[in-house]
Amino acid sequence: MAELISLDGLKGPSSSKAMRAELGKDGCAAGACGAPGGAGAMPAEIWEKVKDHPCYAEEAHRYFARMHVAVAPACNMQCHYCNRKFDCANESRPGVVSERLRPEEAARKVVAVANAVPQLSVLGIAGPGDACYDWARTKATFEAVREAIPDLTLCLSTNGLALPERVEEIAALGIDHVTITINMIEPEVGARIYPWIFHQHRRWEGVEASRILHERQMLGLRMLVERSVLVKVNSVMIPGVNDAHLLEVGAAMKEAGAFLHNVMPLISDPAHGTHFGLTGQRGPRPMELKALQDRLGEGARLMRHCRQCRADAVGILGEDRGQEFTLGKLPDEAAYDPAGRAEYREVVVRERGELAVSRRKAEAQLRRIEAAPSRLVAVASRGGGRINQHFGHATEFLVFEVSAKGVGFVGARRVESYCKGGFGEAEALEGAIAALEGVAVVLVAKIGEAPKKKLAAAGITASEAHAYEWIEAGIAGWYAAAFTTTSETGRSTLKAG
Ligand code: CLF
Ligand code: SF4
Repeated sequence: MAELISLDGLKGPSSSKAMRAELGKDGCAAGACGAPGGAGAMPAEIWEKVKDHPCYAEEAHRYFARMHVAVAPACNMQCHYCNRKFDCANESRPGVVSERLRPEEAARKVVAVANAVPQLSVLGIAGPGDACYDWARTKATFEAVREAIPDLTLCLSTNGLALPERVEEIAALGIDHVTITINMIEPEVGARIYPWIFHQHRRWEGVEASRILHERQMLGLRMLVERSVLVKVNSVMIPGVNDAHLLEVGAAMKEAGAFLHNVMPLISDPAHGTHFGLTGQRGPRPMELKALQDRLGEGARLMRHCRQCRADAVGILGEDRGQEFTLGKLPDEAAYDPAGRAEYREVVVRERGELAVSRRKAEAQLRRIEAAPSRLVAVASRGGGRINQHFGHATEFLVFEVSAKGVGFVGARRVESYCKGGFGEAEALEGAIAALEGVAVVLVAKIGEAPKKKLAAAGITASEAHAYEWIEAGIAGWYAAAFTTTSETGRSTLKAG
């Protein structure tokens, strides 16, 4: 467990040099991406709080990992997208169940992960029920971890119903980041999402239940903001139920002082046994989600890189190393060794400097293009902010929108990897093509001729021309080549496209 791990999650040697070298190599771990913000986009004291939090900062999730411990199984309400046999679907994918831990087991696991995964910066409790309702276990876990690893950021996710009575203790524990799942501000909309809640020792149903929930969520949100806790609001986009309404939700959250809004697609499948899954309620298509996010993003800070991770997830967002740290694999006891995490942070400071230079160059290159339509570009990346993954190994593609104004992150599109034991699987390729809806080009480290042809038939170009480049630089390079002719005068002219 003591072995250090390189920047992109691959096991590797412990020196900084070796960690940096790992950035350019290829492998099979999952990737990373970007979201809004960054130093300069917010006050320095806020940036200090979010710069290493993979969910709260634009670039932090390229470098930093979170882990969840599933210590809070009890829940005080029912959501139509949740099957209570599994974990809280407000923060994790439905249909996935995690290993439940006692607080002392959770603390032991956090120390083991911190010793083995130097990227670790955040401990989150996201269920598997509700962290505020199952408060005794949540609090005991946070206290034990705070004592063992004082500099680990503590993070909590809740449905908000029991939040107001926990706010004082949350602030006292030094929990700076709280997520509330808010899917509605109109109780009539809520009645189509929540059949019941349990509050003040009794069960409430229908519109009345959603009215209480809404009031408690807003009260908890305002109380946290008053105490300078950064609040992220998660909203599940449910087509035909709350999709249009989420514009009002977004405006209300901004007005109430939420730091970040994260709109996640409903994942609905009859096999998950949820009400929505069994009644045929569909989730949004990627371009429907993008259209809503684009409207919500006008004037608000929006998270677009959520991976709807498990309640026992470990690693960089998009990868799941939880199975390496199940209870049976943990050492009986281990002291925390801070050396690996400290050394890794020095590597990240240098990497961020190089990334900033690369971004400025990309922006300058794009500014020289006079007028061209925007394009969606997908990237296969296994982390570190580079185009460094084979098409067939990707379990997600990072989608960016590029225009002369710059490169902006759109979201991660999850896929089944195409390459299985050295062979391509036709069904997985069809799934990838569907997930790449709206995308003009996919930039990869490598791709075989057969998938390249299939993608071309679907109108998607696949290119290895920017392999191992920084993502923004590669995208800018592709866009400049696609839309401009070489300029001898310093001015670029538009190509057909
Ligand atoms: Fe975990 Fe959530 Fe904290 Fe992040 S996850 S409790 S804020 S540390 Fe992040 Fe995962 Fe999305 Fe959640 S990607 S599901 S937003
Ligand atoms: Fe399920 Fe979470 Fe909703 Fe409770 S709050 S019903 S655990 S999704």
